[in-house]
Amino acid sequence: MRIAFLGLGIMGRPMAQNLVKAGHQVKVWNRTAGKTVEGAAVAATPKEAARDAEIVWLCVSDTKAVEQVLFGHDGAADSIQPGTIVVDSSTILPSASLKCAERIRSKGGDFVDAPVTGSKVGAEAGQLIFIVGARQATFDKLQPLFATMGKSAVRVGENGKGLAAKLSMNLMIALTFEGFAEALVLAKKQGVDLQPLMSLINQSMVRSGVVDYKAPFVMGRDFTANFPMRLMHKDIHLMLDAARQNGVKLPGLETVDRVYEASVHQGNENLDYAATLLTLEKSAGL
Ligand code: NA7
Repeated sequence: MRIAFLGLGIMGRPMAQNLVKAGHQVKVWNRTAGKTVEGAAVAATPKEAARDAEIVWLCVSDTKAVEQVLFGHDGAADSIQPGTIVVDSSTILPSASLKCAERIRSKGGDFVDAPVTGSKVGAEAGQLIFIVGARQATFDKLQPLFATMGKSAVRVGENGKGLAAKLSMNLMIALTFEGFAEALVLAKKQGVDLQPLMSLINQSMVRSGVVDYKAPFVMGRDFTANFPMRLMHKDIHLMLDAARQNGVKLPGLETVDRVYEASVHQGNENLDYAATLLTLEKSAGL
């Protein structure tokens, strides 16, 4: 297929690379020049990348970035033809995504929210999970592309529902990791050796996918970003915004937000979100 891929960050670049490897004709664009994908053509603007594309796939930081790439000067929307499908894998506010969908549909195209879970490792290995809000027929058309970049794609419902589900899942990730981090700090402060503690965690009901994934990095004190803290913090704000819009209270998340605020303030925003542990350790005098 002819695919425009917009946004070559930690997630977008390996996703685009996997599309090229599968034999698709990919044209990439990134705001900062110099980020490229082997085997892909490079466009000077989103509009140029999207010209003649059947699919326009985006993976950029936040709502503002999505709006700029689609509807800003030389935005991809200028090249939308009847039948073009725009797929957004950025994590943004569901209500903002719905507005993008309306604008793309008014040009005869279709729009899909397809945020991902799986981090950098999943993107590189083509093992992402796509969490999708889309019309059923459009979702079906995209199956081969989801299969190229991921291990599964779940259609949650119509537009916006993929993002709504993704935010709820990231809420669990943020709270689960914070529970793990607080447990480690409390144990360490009491002089508990972390190796046997990890062995106990792995054998008991407190074991979790989040802990399985993060523990090796945490135990190795490797806080380089797989999922940067600045992006998880952005997601926490999206969750709190969505909660306000829907009359939901999230007291646990509000508390975790304060830990992130402190950690970002300490200069950890470009480290992995696991580095919130460093902030907890610091306040415990460890
Ligand atoms: P990264 O590695 O921070 O990459 C972000 C990408 O978004 C990168 O290509 C940026 O371009 C691009 N970006 C950021 N702001 C803009 C604006 N205003 N206009 C155009 N392009 C922009 O993030 P990830 O790849 O880890 O994550 C991407 C999304 O998936 C995000 O929503 C996560 O929560 C999930 P740059 O290279 O900085 O010029």
